[in-house]
Amino acid sequence: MPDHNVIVRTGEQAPGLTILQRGPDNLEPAFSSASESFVTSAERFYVRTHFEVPRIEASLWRIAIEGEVDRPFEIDLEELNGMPSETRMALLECSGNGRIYLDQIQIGIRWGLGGVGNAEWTGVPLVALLERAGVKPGAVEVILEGADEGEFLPPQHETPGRIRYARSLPLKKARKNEVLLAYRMNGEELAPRHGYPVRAVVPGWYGMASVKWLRRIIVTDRPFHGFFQTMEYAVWERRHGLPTLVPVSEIQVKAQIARPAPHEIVPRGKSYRIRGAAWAGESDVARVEISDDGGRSWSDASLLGDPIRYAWRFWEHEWHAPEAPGPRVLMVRATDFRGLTQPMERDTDLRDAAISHALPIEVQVC
Ligand SMILES: Nc1nc2c(c(=O)[nH]1)N[C@H]1C(S)=C(S)[C@@H](COP(=O)(O)O)O[C@H]1N2
Ligand SMILES: [Mo]
Repeated sequence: MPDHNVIVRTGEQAPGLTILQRGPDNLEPAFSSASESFVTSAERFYVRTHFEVPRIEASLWRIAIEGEVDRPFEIDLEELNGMPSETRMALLECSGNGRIYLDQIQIGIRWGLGGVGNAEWTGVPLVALLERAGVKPGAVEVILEGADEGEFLPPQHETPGRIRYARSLPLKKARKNEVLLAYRMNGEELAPRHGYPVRAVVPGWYGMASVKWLRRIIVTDRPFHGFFQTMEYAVWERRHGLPTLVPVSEIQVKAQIARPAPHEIVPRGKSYRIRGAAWAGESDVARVEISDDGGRSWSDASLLGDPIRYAWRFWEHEWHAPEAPGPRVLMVRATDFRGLTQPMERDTDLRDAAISHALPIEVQVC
């Protein structure tokens, strides 16, 4: 394996992104900037890293496929590029997106509304590599391991020393054709901070599943209980009345307002076009509603374009701003084709992940 202990500083090249943390870099665009066009450019796409960005020498890069397989192998970039590829749209949302709206913020990056973006990814379906390796009967999961590594300092976290970023997928999802080993984003080579040279893209799942700087794929015969699977990115699920930690997985249905921005001044008594985007994990957005009285009454927004599975859908609503000046709370909520609607209240079992209840966006009418 090549040496990747050299780090790259990415924050300097981040005009228009708010720096939530430096080294490791966590960078957030305004949601209006991320959603300015249907495809979010790499420059406007949020950056979530847990460790320094590894610098990778592409010509030496190999991805290993091992574990519960008949024929473990390594593949280099040239060979990966030569395999049949797919190009598809997929939104990534960090499971901490919207965290500033939680009453009690726990450990974690303080994302506003910008921890989400929609891009076009090109790569090889993971299933093609799994088939070539031959998954053994009895296998249940696929662990994706990144090249980035480091240590969290106590007392914030307890880790077994230096760890690499790794997440697992159940085989059922790993075998779905939409799960890509992507080497292009919006038609261009991946930027270092977005996973160069190869990252996983797991459409429909929160961002933590889309492992960047992919170096190893390990098929296992038991569920993975790694740090980012249990300590981080895990939520309480009640089974038989007992809370059990389960890994965060599918993106929950959600809509966000891009315009007006939080605290924007809006002229009273005039028409104002509210716009934004909505997304629905493994389903499609069926309906978006808007409230201008903090969630007491709702009207339908218009959905734009056609649904594209795993991408976001734009919506807009012609709003007649009230005559009376003062603060006003706008809210938006989406419903998917399964009939699931965003809840009004935060479910605290979700800890500080999967923030999908309707968020209050305060504006000033004047
Ligand atoms: N190797 C590696 N992969 C990773 C991460 C990471 O820190 N290391 N962060 C994850 C998280 S939490 C998110 S939300 C997405 C963010 O991808 P982006 O930075 O390209 O937007 O990458 C995921 N993949
Ligand atoms: Mo994330």
